[in-house]
Amino acid sequence: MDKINLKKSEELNNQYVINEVQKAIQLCKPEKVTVITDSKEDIAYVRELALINGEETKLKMEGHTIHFDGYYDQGRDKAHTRYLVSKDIDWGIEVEYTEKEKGLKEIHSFFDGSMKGKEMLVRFFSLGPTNSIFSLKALQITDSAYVAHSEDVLYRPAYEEFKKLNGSPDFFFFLHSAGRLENGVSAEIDKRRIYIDLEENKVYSVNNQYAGNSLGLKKLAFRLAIKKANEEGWLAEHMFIMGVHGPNGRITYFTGAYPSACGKTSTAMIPGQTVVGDDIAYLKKIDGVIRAVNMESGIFGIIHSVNSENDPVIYQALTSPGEVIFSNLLINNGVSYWEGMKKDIPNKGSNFSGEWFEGKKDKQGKGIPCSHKNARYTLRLNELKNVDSKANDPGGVPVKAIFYGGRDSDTTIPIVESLTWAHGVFLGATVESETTAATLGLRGVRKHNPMANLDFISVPLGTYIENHLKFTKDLKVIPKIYATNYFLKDEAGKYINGKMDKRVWLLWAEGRVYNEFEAVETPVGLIPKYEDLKTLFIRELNKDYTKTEYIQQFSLRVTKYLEKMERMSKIFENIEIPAAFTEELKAQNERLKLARTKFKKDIISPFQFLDI
Ligand code: SPV
Ligand code: MN
Repeated sequence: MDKINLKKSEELNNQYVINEVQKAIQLCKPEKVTVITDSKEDIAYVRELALINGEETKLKMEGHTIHFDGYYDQGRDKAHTRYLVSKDIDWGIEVEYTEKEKGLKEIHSFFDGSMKGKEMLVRFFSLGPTNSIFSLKALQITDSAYVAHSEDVLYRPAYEEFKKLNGSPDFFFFLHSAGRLENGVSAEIDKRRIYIDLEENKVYSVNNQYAGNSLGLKKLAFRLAIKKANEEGWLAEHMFIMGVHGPNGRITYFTGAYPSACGKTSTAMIPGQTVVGDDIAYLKKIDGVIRAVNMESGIFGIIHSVNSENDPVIYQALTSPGEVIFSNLLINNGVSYWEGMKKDIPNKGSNFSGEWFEGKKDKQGKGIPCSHKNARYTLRLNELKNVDSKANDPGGVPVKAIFYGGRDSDTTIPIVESLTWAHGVFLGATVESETTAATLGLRGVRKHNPMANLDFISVPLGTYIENHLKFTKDLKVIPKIYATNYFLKDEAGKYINGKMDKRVWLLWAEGRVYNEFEAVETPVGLIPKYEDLKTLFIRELNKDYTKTEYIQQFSLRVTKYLEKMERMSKIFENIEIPAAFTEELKAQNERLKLARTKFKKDIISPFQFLDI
């Protein structure tokens, strides 16, 4: 390290930081080390470096760049993302883990000399707004300027905040190396590893570039935060935070958890509303109220099907000057193109497979699309015109309602309000969802995905659920909880809801917070009345909502629900779970059985429940 960089690291007055940096230097053997402060010059240096070293290329539009990950590095690698544990843990869910000593030895061998001839960047960030009781600190070391640049767009720089640690080790630590590069992408994918040491709050990630694998601050810090939250009695969740704009200028804050690629960002971006965050929220109780902050300050969003109709706000940001990093889509003549953008797409260019032409096939003979299903954009929230005025408030926003949802083609109804908080926790913990391109592996496989957080839960499932159940203690206002499903299909396999229908569900739920709408009780919770939806569809979407649509969407598929309850009973009978949760499972099962006996039907029209 040269004198200037040494001085920058010493000015933090933190021996723990210096030790980590020294250890990383000894292990990775970089040619050069650069410490990045919060100064404009340092941040610009990272942005430039990503261009100089070829990890990003400038596009025609001012501020736009393109980055490509390797062909086999296009999603989160679940199989090689592992917790390092020194003692056996009964997780209750599918979790990948490795014995700590063994894992550390293996990953150290992959890091050994991994930065030879490269530049090591040392960066400091805040997870959550700076100067806030919600926030955590993160030290990131990486040899990828793309990673360091993305983190700059997505998180709040916090070199100055690190000084306030007063020498304490109270920060998360992330070491990343893209490893040996070939044509600009990680070459040794078979040695891709992401190891998470929950005991030491340290994460090691090597031989990868896809942001979900490489950026310490995103899903890796999230796993550390979930453990910390469970120990300290708060919640770290896979949730958007948004302001829902009700009548007369009223703003009601909602959070919502959805598995990756299941409508979380698009809900937060519904026109007419304001966004605080689209992926990860920290929730704490302050003076008897649940408040939430976005631990990020940008969006790493899926670009597939973003167009001026479905996602007008994002589409505008992606087609206007401003700092945007595109990844894994098609570039032709310095312009970006992607599937579902509803524009003519050129028949050649460069994409995640290298030089691309229409009809190009992969080694298995499968057609390569112009952009990957998990191709993404990275931008700052303040580039968007719908950013909420409280997005950076250190005190967070008060949460009045929580949404849970999954990708479920045949069982759960579009929206239901829970009977109680405990029933809501049950609805969240029993979300099932079909797998998507956000993770490597098979798509479309139904999986239990509690709180849309299956991939990230870092404590036993029973502990995690208990933490949710207990969370209402001492609360003055208990938020309402809703389970949603945007993905119901008819017999022909066609989605039965439009993409914008979620705007109506949101506004109905917003009105319910103030008891402005009545609801109908069913065995699975409270559902909207037809007349209210009809009014809302006209008001919000200028759409005539027919009784036939209501019946098709809100009929209770009792047999399907009972099958789901059966799957849930099997999962939960094998794990240690709070009694209150087991009660909810039993009670919902009984309510469903009773309804089937009473109505003698597999599918019960929502109108039938009105007469009870
Ligand atoms: C997700 O997959 O849930 C994302 C993107 O938000 S990633 O960074 O891959 O986690
Ligand atoms: Mn996510």
